[in-house]
Amino acid sequence: MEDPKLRGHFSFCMILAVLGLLVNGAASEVYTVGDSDEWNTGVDYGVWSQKYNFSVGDVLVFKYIKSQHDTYEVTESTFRSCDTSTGVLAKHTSGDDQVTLAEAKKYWFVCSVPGHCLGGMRFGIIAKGSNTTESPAPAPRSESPAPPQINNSGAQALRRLSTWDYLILVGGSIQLCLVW
Ligand SMILES: *[C@@H]1O[C@H](CO)[C@@H](O)[C@H](O)[C@H]1NC(C)=O
Ligand SMILES: *[C@@H]1O[C@H](CO)[C@@H](O)[C@H](O)[C@H]1NC(C)=O
Ligand SMILES: *[C@@H]1O[C@H](CO)[C@@H](O)[C@H](O)[C@H]1NC(C)=O
Ligand SMILES: [Cu+2]
Repeated sequence: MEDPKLRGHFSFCMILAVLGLLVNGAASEVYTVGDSDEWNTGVDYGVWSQKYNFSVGDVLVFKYIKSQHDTYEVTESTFRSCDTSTGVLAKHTSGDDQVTLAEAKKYWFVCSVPGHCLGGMRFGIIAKGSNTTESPAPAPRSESPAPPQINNSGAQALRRLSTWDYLILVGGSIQLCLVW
């Protein structure tokens, strides 16, 4: 005969393990640029880029009709001038460009099709690292006061877990559930 109390323990334990997986999934977000508008003319990407907080490891997806647009990662001055003859860091042209924000830094994106960048197909975002103390533009060190330390140690610790660590952790807790 099964002990209902034991079954209760098991379910509770499994719920914890699954919750853990969900939280880990949330640590790396995928954002479709422009949301339902996607990557198009006639959209204010300055507004879109302020809707979210981006972190290292997040992925931007640029969706558009191939050959009508493209995605250039550029320097700040090229973002401002819209002159893509210089300052291009990466070019994406697939129509479904997945750009991982691999570094804690400011990223700048434009469409290189003539007129599109000046027309609004451009934005800059900050990918924040696990330290959460990145400033938008690195000001001269001597003049700027130290940025405020945001205490968010729980979330930081979570972000530092690699997927592999996480699998071991979840695997371990499921085993624990079975034994318990
Ligand atoms: C982004 O972060 C700021 C400061 O931590 C917070 O006030 C704001 O609500 C966040 N925005 C979103 C969309 O999470
Ligand atoms: C975070 O801070 C630690 C020490 O405070 C430093 O060694 C590390 O490079 C920083 N990481 C990032 C992404 O800034
Ligand atoms: C953040 O808070 C935790 C506990 O709340 C504390 O142990 C830790 O020292 C704090 N870190 C910083 C940088 O203030
Ligand atoms: Cu375009």
